[in-house]
Amino acid sequence: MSMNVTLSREDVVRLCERVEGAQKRACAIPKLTDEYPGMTMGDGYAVQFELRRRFLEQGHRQVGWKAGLTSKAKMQQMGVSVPSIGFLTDRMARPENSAISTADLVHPRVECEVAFVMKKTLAGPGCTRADVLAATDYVLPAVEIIDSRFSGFKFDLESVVADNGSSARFVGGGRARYAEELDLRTLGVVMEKNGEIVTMGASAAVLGHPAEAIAMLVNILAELGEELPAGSFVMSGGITEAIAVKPGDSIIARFQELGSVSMRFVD
Ligand code: 0L1
Ligand code: MG
Repeated sequence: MSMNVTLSREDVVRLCERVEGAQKRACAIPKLTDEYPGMTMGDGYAVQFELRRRFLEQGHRQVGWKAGLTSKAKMQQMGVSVPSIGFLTDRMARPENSAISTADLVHPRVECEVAFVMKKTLAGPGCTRADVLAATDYVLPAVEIIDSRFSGFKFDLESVVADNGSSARFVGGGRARYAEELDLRTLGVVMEKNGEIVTMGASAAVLGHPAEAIAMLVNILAELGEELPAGSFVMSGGITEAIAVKPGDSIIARFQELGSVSMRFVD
């Protein structure tokens, strides 16, 4: 993966303002590569890191990271072939069983993920699944509410990375468990929308093992000059494809061994 930054600082700031405006106003914009066809992954991360810098300056607190596009189902759904990462802040967290407003979102979708809470700092390159498991305090089930700011969810990886991996909200819940008590490859998950099963899968869909996605995230962070700090909350990526939600919908994600996570959507 190239982390080559080709955009000028002015262009990074311009694109960041465009993404930040779309996030705050919940309005869709065309993908950034329409105007900057030569954008690299490094440019995408430069925009994402500028967005994080601004959010932190505005008083948001970073609580962790997310790995995205880590399953074949998601890559096929979105037509991309490489995973990505994005940051998570306290403003994106929502309580379990809560009513989540869609008024401030463009076209939300939900996906079931295994989340990791780290007890040791991890640094790449060369971070492995075993390193991740040794540094994990516990795992818990989570639902990510993604919301691409690009019209019709039409984008490429560079644009998605600039848009912080489409991250919008997340809900952790269920039962926290020690990773060593579980086989994290074979956890089944079923998602119900309004009482009907809409999608299901097994955790091996995420790069063969969700801890692989965390290792990948740590190795991408290393390319960007960062570590994964102890205490981080890290989402390992959707196990199934993402399901669209609208006001009035209730979602329950039932995870084998980890309990369930519920929420409903309102105007
Ligand atoms: O969490 C993710 O898998 C990120 C997805 C980014 C692309 C999308 O908006 O579906
Ligand atoms: Mg996700």
